[in-house]
Formats: sequence, C-alpha cells, structure tokens
Amino acid sequence: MTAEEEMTDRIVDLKGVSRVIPALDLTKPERYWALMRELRGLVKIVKVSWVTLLTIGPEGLRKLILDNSDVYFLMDAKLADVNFINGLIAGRLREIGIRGVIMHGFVGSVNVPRVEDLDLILLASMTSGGELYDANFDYVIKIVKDVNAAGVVIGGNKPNLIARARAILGSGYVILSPGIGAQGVKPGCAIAHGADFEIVGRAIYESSNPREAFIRIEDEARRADINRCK
Ligand code: BMP
Repeated sequence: MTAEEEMTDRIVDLKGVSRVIPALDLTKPERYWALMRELRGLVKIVKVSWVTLLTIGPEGLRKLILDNSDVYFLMDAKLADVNFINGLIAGRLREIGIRGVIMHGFVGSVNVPRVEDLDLILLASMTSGGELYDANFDYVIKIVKDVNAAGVVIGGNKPNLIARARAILGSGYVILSPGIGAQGVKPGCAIAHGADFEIVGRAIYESSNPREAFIRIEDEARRADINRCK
C-alpha cells in the first residue's frame, strides 16, 4: 500500500471521499470475503454489526479487517452500558482493528467512554420506532461535542432531524443515515438534507451484482438533489 492509499484513522477525513457505507449483516461467513472482494477498490467504509460478530467471531473479524486494510471498519455495537463496560468493549473492538464504534446516545454523556484512536458515533434517531429517541434528540446532539464524539446516526427517513443536527453540529462532525434502499429512502436524499454518509445494507448485499449496485447508489448519492426527495 502506498502512502497515498494508506487509510485514515478518522471517519471525518472520509467526508466527501465516499458517500455509501455498505452494512454487512450477512449470516454466512464466506459471504463477507466474497462481498469485500466484489467491492474492492471502491468501498472506503463498511459497517459491521452483532450479526457479523456472531457469524465470523472476533478472530474472523480481525482477519476480515487485515485482509481489507484499506477499508475503515465501523462496528455498529449499539452499546448502552455504563461507561466502564462501554469502554472495555470499545477498547477490545479497537484491538481487533475496528476504527469506529456506534453506541446509543440516550445513555447520556456520563456513559460515553474515551478510547484512544477510536471514533465514537452516537445513535441519535432510529429509522423505526424511535419516538422516545426523538423526544431526546436535542440532548443527544448537544452531548456530541461534550464527549468528543465523531458524529451521529440519524435515520434517512428523518430529513428534518438530519438538517437540524447539521445546523447545530456544523461541518466538523459526521452524520450517517441508514434506511436507504430496502427501508424506502431514495439514495441521495439523506445527503441532500445534510448527511455525509448513507448506510446501505440489503440494497447492496442482496443485489445480484453488488458492485454495480454500490456504484449506482454511490453515484446517486454524489448527485444528491433535494428536489428529487420531496
Ligand atoms: P438495510 O439497508 O438492509 O435496511 O440495513 C440497514 C442497516 O442500518 C442495518 O445494519 C441496521 O442495523 C442499521 N440501522 C437501521 O436500519 N436503522 C437505525 O435506526 C439504525 C441502524 O443502525
């Protein structure tokens, strides 16, 4: 790998470089390597999850990361424990090679750990069933800066909340939006409202040609146009 190709440590540095984050919620171990092979050279960030960890285990995940050393691996851990335990789990994930961890924001600033060399991203609003979440939305956005988080996750189907978070956070933080494709949000529409990245699971990994699906969605995300999103 050349110096130019060397991966950044921080997700904020990938703003604008790449807009689509494939979510790898795959239940067959070999599909992780097959999908990463298909996306080679295109994908900059992937989101893995408990499904990943339960399918390939921590050693499998370590190997997947080593085999794809030019990709930023984000673990959607949705942590919601006390600070000490959140810190232990995030620290273990960092040792495996994970660069960023998603945790719940509602647990409050007191439970957000500081882990060296790791981005923490707070879930601020869910794509579904998040009424209680949205009641505390402003609180979660407010603590992002206090706890030195890298940014937030906000459902792509909540354009007003995305725009609100962007206005409060400014450009130094990342906004990641799931719900694109299989859950009904059009590619580019979360970005048109202020998100930096669109998280896409099934619309890529269930496609008969994941590479083409990624290219098409990345292209639509790049041409984000608010008029197409009404
Ligand atoms: P899909 O594109 O297949 O619907 O997958 C969406 C991904 O985003 C899943 O990994 C899911 O856990 C995640 N997600 C979501 O769908 N809504 C949320 O509010 C938060 C999420 O992390």
